[in-house]
Amino acid sequence: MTLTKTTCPYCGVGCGVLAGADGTLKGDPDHPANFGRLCSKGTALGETIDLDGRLLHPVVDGKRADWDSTLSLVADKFSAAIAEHGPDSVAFYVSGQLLTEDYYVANKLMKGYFGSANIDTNSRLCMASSVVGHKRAFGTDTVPGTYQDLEQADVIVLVGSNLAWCHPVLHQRIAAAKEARPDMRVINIDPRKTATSDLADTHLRIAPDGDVALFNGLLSHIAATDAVDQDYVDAHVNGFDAAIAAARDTNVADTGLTDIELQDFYALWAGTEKVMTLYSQGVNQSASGSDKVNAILNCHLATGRIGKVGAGPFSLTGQPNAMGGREVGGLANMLANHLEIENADHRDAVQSFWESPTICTQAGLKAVDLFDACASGKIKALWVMSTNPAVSMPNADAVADAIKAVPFVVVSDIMERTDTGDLADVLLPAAGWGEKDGTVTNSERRISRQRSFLPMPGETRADWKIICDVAAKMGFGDAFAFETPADVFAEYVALSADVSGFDRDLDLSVFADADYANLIPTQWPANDRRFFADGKFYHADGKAKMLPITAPTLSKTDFRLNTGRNRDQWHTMTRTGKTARLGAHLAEPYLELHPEDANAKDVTDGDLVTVSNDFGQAVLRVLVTDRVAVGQPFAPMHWTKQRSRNGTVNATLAPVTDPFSGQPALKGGDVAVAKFDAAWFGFVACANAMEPTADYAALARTQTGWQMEMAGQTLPDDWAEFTIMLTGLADADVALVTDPASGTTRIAISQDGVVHALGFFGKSPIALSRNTAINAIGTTDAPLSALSGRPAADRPDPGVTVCACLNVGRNTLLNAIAGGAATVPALGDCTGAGTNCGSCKPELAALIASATIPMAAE
Ligand SMILES: Nc1nc2c(c(=O)[nH]1)N[C@H]1C(S)=C(S)[C@@H](COP(=O)(O)OP(=O)(O)OC[C@H]3O[C@@H](n4cnc5c(=O)[nH]c(N)nc54)[C@H](O)[C@@H]3O)O[C@H]1N2
Ligand SMILES: Nc1nc2c(c(=O)[nH]1)N[C@H]1C(S)=C(S)[C@@H](COP(=O)(O)OP(=O)(O)OC[C@H]3O[C@@H](n4cnc5c(=O)[nH]c(N)nc54)[C@H](O)[C@@H]3O)O[C@H]1N2
Ligand code: SF4
Ligand SMILES: [Mo]
Repeated sequence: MTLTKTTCPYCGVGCGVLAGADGTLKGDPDHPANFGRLCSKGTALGETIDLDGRLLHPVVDGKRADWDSTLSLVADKFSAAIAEHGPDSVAFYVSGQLLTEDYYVANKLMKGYFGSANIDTNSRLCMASSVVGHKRAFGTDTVPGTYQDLEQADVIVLVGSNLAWCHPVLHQRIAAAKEARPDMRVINIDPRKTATSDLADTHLRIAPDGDVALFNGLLSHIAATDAVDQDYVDAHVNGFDAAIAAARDTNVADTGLTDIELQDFYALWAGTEKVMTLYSQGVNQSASGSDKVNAILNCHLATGRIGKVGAGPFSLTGQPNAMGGREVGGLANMLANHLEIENADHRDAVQSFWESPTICTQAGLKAVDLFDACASGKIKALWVMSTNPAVSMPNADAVADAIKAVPFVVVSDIMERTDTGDLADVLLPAAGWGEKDGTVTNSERRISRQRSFLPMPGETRADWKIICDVAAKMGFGDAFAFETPADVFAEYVALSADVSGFDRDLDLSVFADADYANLIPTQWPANDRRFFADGKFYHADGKAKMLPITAPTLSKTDFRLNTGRNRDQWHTMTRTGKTARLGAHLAEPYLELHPEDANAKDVTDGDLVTVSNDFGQAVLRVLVTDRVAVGQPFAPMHWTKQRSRNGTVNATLAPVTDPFSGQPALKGGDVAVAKFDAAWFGFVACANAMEPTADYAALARTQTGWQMEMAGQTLPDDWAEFTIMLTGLADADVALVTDPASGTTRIAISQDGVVHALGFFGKSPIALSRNTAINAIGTTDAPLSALSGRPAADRPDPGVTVCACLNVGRNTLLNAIAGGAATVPALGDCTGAGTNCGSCKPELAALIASATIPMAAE
């Protein structure tokens, strides 16, 4: 089997993958991002490339349609809206998961041919505050360092980053470097204790949004000690005095940290030349996100610790092509190639290179404003590509209503059903990862190829091709006559050369004669090149700027809802949700709640709570844990209406944004938490999928089909009928056992002696070995013994999955720990856990330490 060299479609680490059409998948040992490593999501990619649930042909008004008439319809609707209401009456909402070639043509069509800048992207929810921070400090949007710096640093500070779960291969690289150089220090700054905190030497439980105060305090400490690099500052930095004055005005008590914690951290940071500050969504997704970024950059500029080996700030990008999207100008306030919409010379240069009829003259609508404009009727035609805003935007229910309010909505996706696709007039079938070709740029400015190793299924087309086909129907065929993604890439590189007269960082000349087919992963402007150590910046006078930053006034709320990610799921789960292995890690939408809060709300593990406010509500399973602080519950962002009735937490997040970047404050919802009084709880394992219709319902894949956790406020009349309706299995044999004393009912549905579904219902959360029920599906076990829900003596229950790669469950691990496996390597030796991708190592360590880890239903 020949394996194709390609790049993982998930996070911004951008790992190289060797993939085969039969689902073979391994890390590419030659790729400089991962040198052969993969995380649990990357390892399971082979299980997500089946055609289950794929959108394989165009759909118009819910009915299958042909490409030609669908493209004409889309072109006519966009042309008519522009003709009648002007170019700003249409919008594209795109994604950091598009490839650079897709992004380039979408941007060219909107900005150069429609003449509007109403193209914004989910990167607005992700990287916009970092972009503002970089531009304000450096005059350009550049990540100065490289991944190697992480291995060469003496101190790594992770701010608002759960690296162990979200950029696992970088986490593994740091862990390996730390093992080789035990003096290396890792500090994690997060209001919540995470798997990343478990690896760190120090976890600083900062108050939510206390980051500006923390880094202003650090700057003030730097100024008070001899850590300032005065020569560097004098020669290359403006704004030093004002920034220091503002920093001195800051009340560091706002950090919520003790004096000792602060002084230790400040002394370590200021006293270490090779210090890297890595940051992610705990920084960006905040009403003070841009200021947090500049407060961090100020410290690096004041000490001249930037762009040097092992020293510098490092913005971790989330999506595989978040960086590429920024380079091609995918945000509403940028032009291609790091050029500025507001700069007339830049606009003229791009327009003349494109030979386009027009060019946008002002910034377009940013994501939150864009959906507001949809709601208010200003947007007449909307095209959403490769993102699921009905789930991932703040105020998600209102965003869904806004999409419904647009007269004509097109969604390009790989899946037939998504919460956003369900609102569209037209669905366009996109080719997915493994089927399409193009390039992505990772967090360290490295451009790698995604290569196809599978045929495009059904009538799917690559996103860049779909956009070009629509452009052609609108009469712009000549400008979009690309035949391959290589043609698009070549034009993008040529544009970079054409505008090289402007003083910019982005320089793609290393790709000028690139052999696209055989392109090896390469950084711009050149491999291993760092920025800014030489003091060359991109403000008009060539200097950097330190900004005077004022810490925000922190609002007090009873419950500040923190949100983020799980180790084994990717965003709205359209791909990672396909594999049982990944679904088994945390199978339900949950709320981590501090024990004191749980007490106050009279709830315990396994109960359900409603999280609500004026914007909306979500019903979530409670996990009581002191890993979160009092009043700061945490919920994952992943659950959708496809998978859960009421699990979308973004329904409760206010559309509050950072004033400079427009990035929503997705880490801080003001919510009420109340016990959800369920009349019944249930668990069903079934060979086929079910509709998540109960008041609380969470659907997940299992190795034998599907499972659903459920609860409701009204009791069904008849459990047998309810289960038959749910599982769609009429004409089957039904066995039923009730236990009036405990009020539980157990139901088995079988056909020809084969167990198809097992249902367990009761008045309290169902205590049952899920694995045993799941493993009975498809067997000829006697229904009544399957119904016991207890593991047979010869088939012990492995428990909830901890190691997704080797399918090792919690019970197996606890047995091994009881048997004497007292270290992570020892657990690996006895059970295999943690020996493949290593993403679960922090959880193994936590399990050893406490013999308990928070888990959903067990
Ligand atoms: N498994 C997995 N990995 C992913 C993704 C995924 O969906 N699943 N998505 C990718 C994408 S697009 C992105 S953007 C990245 C995100 O990667 P991360 O930013 O690392 O992940 P998050 O879980 O969103 O948030 C990080 C942490 O910010 C903390 N936080 C909340 N408020 C504050 C605060 O005020 N200050 C500080 N200092 N911290 C705070 C949260 O407690 C959380 O632990 O992950 C990428 N990788
Ligand atoms: N509460 C809360 N909300 C958040 C965040 C948070 O931390 N907390 N994080 C925010 C961040 S950082 C991000 S990046 C967003 C992510 O949120 P989204 O971008 O909305 O989430 P995804 O599930 O990644 O959506 C990608 C969609 O593209 C489809 N797709 C996959 N491949 C292709 C392809 O090749 N072509 C096309 N056309 N479609 C494809 C998938 O099926 C899926 O429907 O969520 C944001 N929302
Ligand atoms: S760390 Fe994991 S998700 Fe991120 S690119 Fe690498 S394999 Fe993919
Ligand atoms: Mo993101």
